[in-house]
Amino acid sequence: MKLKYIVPVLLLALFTSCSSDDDDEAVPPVNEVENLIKVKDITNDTHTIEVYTKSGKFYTGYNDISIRIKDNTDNKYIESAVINWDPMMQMETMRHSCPKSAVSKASDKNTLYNGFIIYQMTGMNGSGWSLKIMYTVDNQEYEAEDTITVVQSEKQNVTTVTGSDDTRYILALIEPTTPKIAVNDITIGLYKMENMMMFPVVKNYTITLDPRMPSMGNHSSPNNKDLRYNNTKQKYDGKLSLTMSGYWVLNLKLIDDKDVILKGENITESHIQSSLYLEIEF
Ligand SMILES: [Cu+2]
Repeated sequence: MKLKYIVPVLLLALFTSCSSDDDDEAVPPVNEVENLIKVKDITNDTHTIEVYTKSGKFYTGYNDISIRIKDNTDNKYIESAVINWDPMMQMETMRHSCPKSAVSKASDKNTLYNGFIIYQMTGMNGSGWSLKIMYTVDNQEYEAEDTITVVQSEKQNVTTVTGSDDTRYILALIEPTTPKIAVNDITIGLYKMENMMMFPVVKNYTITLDPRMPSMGNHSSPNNKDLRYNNTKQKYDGKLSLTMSGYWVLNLKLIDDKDVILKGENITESHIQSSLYLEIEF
């Protein structure tokens, strides 16, 4: 089709669709998944569970996830479900889960439910993970499960380490999602690997922060603030000063509630990177 014909056809399509909408209903329905992209439909005989993120993908690290459940018989979205989920990675010799939140109704939505999952690793080509959704509608219990793809993040935004207390910890960078040349709010999630399935939040520790630019003499930045536990968010909050764009290593130390350093070291001329770190590039 020639270009000069395309614009009139598009305009025509626009007008016809608008006028037919006006005939059907006075108020257009609110799009509850605006700015979200579907990752996957997980289905069973009765329902289709739509899983959304901002990017339309799952990545290693922290994932903010939205869910809605469609009734397959009338294509209506469920407004009062109780939802739980179970992410699982099948490895060669064992299975394990990962840190996750509860799933709760999005405060300003009728059909949308929210939570987060922190995938601490992924397999070849993003393989290995599955996601099971358990939910109750009208006192009836259901579940649906499918394999999912978890894409490897380019930078280390999540790390699993063993502390001097012989405990396995998972740290995940949650904020900033869009770092700026400024003093940024930084949020980290800290979880203990109690066993393969249980990853409870660790409270009242301290995470010290020393951001460095390895490409520029490993310089640091002023006005950083170590991360402290925020009981309301159940996460750790601090300040991250980024004085220029580029690649930064966030050197960390994990200190428990008795002031014992569990992991990580100070940065010196001869020790240029902590054994506990996360990365940012922007
Ligand atoms: Cu694994």
